Amino acid sequence: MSKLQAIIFDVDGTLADTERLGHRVAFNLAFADKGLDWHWDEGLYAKLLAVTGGKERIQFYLKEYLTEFPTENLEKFVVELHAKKTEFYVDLVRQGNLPLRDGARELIESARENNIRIAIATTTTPANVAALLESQLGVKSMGWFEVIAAGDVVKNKKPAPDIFLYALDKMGLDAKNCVALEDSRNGLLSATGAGLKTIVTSNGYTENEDFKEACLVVDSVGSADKSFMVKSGESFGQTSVNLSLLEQVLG
Ligand code: XBP
Ligand code: MG
Repeated sequence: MSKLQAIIFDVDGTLADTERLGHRVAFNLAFADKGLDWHWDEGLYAKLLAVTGGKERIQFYLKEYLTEFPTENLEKFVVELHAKKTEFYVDLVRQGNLPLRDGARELIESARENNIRIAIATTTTPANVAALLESQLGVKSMGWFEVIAAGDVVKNKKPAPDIFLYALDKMGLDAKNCVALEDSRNGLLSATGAGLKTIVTSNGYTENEDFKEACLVVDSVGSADKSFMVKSGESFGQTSVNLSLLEQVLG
């Protein structure tokens, strides 16, 4: 039996490049909707991405940049503001403006054709995952993923390993039979913290982060049409993140 039994995918930055033109835009739309004069430009957002989770990111912004902001009922305020952001984000995604990254669709299809189980482990809100998968892979695609571990299903978000441990537990799998795909250092630490061999597909926001724990760092999943660019690690002569490469990663 092949060692590779499952692939666990991160979402934001991995399946699709969602942060710059998706989440960040949705946050700003929610701020305006609530009459707040806050604006997260691309540079500030790069700093705020150090914190995973939209609610946690808003709290971090207040603590670091708006220290005078009133704190009574703050938790309720943040939950409501974040819920509005999620509404805007889901609308944005369902307009089809955030395509999957190069090769993501091909790898998912190849896993399905070869009975390799697939799951998701993400910090983002479940509604956001549904919007992305259904708009990019079709209405049935949520059912392709055995587990969609997302958002507040765990208390400790990435870089804590909780979300990947949750996915492994629900699938009844050992980390040694799975590979994780991630895009950020927070995600890499979460996946490796759960004992998973991890491949990083970096992006514009994460390309300068430290990925020393990754088996392989590439600029995309790559596909038969468009080879990935290897940034570090062993690609075993492959030109895309395919099942053969994943088998070799597990050794
Ligand atoms: C990325 C995140 C999320 C998104 C925003 O998740 O950290 O918080 O930035 O989504 P991942 P929410 O890379 O693990 O997919 O506002 O719904 O948290
Ligand atoms: Mg990510």
